[in-house]
Amino acid sequence: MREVEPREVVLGLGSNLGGREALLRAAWALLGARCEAEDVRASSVYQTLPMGPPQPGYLNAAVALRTALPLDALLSRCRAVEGALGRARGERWGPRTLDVDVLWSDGEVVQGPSLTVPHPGLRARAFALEPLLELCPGAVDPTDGAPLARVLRDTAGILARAPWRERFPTEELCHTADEGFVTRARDRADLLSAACEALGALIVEPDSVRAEAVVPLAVTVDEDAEDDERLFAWLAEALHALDAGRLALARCAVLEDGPGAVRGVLLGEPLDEDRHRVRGAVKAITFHGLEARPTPEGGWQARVIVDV
Ligand code: A4P
Ligand code: MG
Repeated sequence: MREVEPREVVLGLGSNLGGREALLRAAWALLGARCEAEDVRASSVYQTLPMGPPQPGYLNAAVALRTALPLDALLSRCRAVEGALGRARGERWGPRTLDVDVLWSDGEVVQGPSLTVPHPGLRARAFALEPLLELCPGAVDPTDGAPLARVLRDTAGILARAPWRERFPTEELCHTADEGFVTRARDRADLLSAACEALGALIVEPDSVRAEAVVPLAVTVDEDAEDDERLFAWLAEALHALDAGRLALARCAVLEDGPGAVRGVLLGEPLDEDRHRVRGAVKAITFHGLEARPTPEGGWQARVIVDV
């Protein structure tokens, strides 16, 4: 492979299907692992109005990394990460679990048939430019030397901005008889991601696990199942996959929280008791005290008790 000097590159992430926040974090983890990158930094998470045909709202973020990969090789890795996280290519500008665009590379201009850098839409898209400038406030457009911070930006499409979180907010419950957790997320799809991550964290300390393997997980649910039954089915399947596959969990992302099924991926690596910090075994998910519901603040919350 051609060698280039390590330089800072900014990737734009967008998601408007599935558990979007978990998907952005899963993308961040996989990009860090697969792009031979150092210093992988993430921006805040921006809630944005969809550009293009009518479709669900987006979460957008940017990731800055130092890498010596040529940009065409980097684009291939980005596309592999999109694929691992359920990206199906359909209509242009259509909905997607994950979009990764190469937004900008320090001092570098590429104009090829399959790659244009800086990204042609960068200056016109606040959902790309705002997160980029948050990470690299002094970024210059290498095509004309203009500071990108001077570009006039229409930020009307940005509805809200929240800090990047390493994890969903979770409290563990460890009463004498009951072990489990309470976790919160912005919607039901991300609640399913959050609960699965909290389950995995009862078994192995997730910070000791790399996101190397991508294991698909799917479960069918009755169309009229209650939210807690859906959560139960999903977690029971996840526990089975972790056990049977001897997988240590780093992250989980739900790709589709559909009427009759939940689909997602588990990211992690084969359990290695020398390297991973094992906390304990979980025998089963229980219905005792199980809860999955919207909260008055507009998010979702789950409460799960497990058998240990
Ligand atoms: N390509 C060329 N240059 C680049 C680059 N710098 N980075 C080529 C990434 N790809 C680049 O992309 C189409 C082709 O662009 C690829 O074959 C690649 O070789 P794609 O990801 O396959 O398809 P796409 O994403 O549907 O098309 P496009 O035109 O890239 O869409 P965008 O521009 O990514 O927009 N609204 C909000 N609020 N937030 C969003 O993130 N995203 C889109 C998709 C629409 N609306 C949105 C958002
Ligand atoms: Mg794209």
